[in-house]
Order: sequence, then C-alpha cells, then structure tokens
Amino acid sequence: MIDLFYWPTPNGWKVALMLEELGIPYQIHPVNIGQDDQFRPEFLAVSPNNRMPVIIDQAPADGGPALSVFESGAILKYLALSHGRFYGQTVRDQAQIDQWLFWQHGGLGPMAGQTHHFNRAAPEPVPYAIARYTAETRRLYGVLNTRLTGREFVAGDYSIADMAIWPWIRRHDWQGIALEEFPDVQRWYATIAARPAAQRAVEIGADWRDRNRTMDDADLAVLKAAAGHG
Ligand SMILES: N[C@@H](CCC(=O)N[C@@H](CS)C(=O)NCC(=O)O)C(=O)O
Repeated sequence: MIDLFYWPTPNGWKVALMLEELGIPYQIHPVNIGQDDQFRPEFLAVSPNNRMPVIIDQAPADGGPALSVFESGAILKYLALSHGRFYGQTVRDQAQIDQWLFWQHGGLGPMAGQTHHFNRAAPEPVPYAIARYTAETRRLYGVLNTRLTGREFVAGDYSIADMAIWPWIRRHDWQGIALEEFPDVQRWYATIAARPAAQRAVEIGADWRDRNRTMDDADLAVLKAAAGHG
C-alpha cells in the first residue's frame, strides 16, 4: 500500500497518474498548500523541502521497512524501478527517459510554475517577469514539439518522462500557450489525455480546494509513523 501526500497540481497529478497506470492500491492524503500543511512538523519529517508530493511505501519491494520518498521525479523512478514498468528495459533506454525527466524537473516545471505565479498569483502585475517566464515556457514547448515530431512518446515507449511532462502541458492555458501552435505536443497531449489513468488522475482530490480539505489526525498519524523512514 502506498500513502500519497498530495494536492491537485501538476506535481501531484504526475504521481497520481503513475499510480493509476500501475493499478496498485494507494491512499491519498491532503497537503493543503494554501493552508500551510506543508509546514507542519510531521510533514517536514518526510519532506524537508516543504513541498508535496510525498509517498510512503508501506511494503517496499525489497521487503524492508516502510520508506518515504519526496521529489516527484524520485517518486516516479522509485515506483518504476519497484514495479519494473514505464522506465524502459536497458540503461540506454533509461538514459533517454532520464534526459526528459530531468528536463521537466530542471526546466519546464520551474519555468511554467513561475509563469503560473506571475500570471495568476502575483500581488501586482510584473510585466518583465511575465514576459521572461512566458518566453522561456514557450521556448520549452518548442523544444518538446521538435522532440515529438516523428515520435509517439518522448523517449521510446510511454514512460515516466511522459507522465512527468503531461500534467504541466495540461495547464497550457495558465501559461498563455495555444497548443495549436505546437501540433506534435497537441497530438501527444491528446493521446495521453485519452488514457483512463490520466482521466482518473486529474479527478483525484479535485474537490479538495473547494472543500478546503486539510490534514486531519488520521493523515498526521500516517506521517508520524513514517518519520525517520526516508
Ligand atoms: N521539485 C518538486 C516540486 C514540488 C512543488 O513545487 N510542489 C508545490 C506544489 S506544486 C508545493 O508543495 N508548494 C508548497 C510551497 O511552496 O510551500 C517536485 O517535483 O516534487
């Protein structure tokens, strides 16, 4: 059983997508980042960078004790390696996947995240920041489009690289990007959006924001039990 500490954002969706693709049992718990759940000491004990998502694997494949993992890319790799799926067959395959996984974590995610912030959450308009981050996000869409030209998926078969990137493209409207301008991204995006696992992943906790769901005692108990197992 996997416990997933989660909020419905691109970094949360990518792990939900992987868990849905694997079809393994998991339980979701809120990390309401608008209500500072990420700063609770019980959460910081498993996620010292005060960010979600985090998983706690209660029955790791190595037979060892429960294990907590933070950073969504590390979580995707951990799940892929534990289950032998969505991470190619060879070191060569994995090098291809890792390039695009790291590209998302070092580039698309941080840049698109800043674009979201300056377009939607900044207390006052900052035109220079909007222009800078939108231009960089647009450049990254161009890179992805070129990569996907003549390819069905980003790196060989459907993999954790696609799962990491797709949720960020789902927010293209927040980034001021028209997908029609990037036809291979648009085609790839639609292919993944049609997967039942992707449809389920974006429904998970979809009403939590409206309900202002925060961690309760049961959620905190799971965290307390996992402290020291990262
Ligand atoms: N590199 C991290 C980024 C995680 C991240 O930025 N999570 C955001 C929500 S999408 C968060 O928890 N923010 C809380 C905060 O900024 O205090 C990952 O991939 O897991």
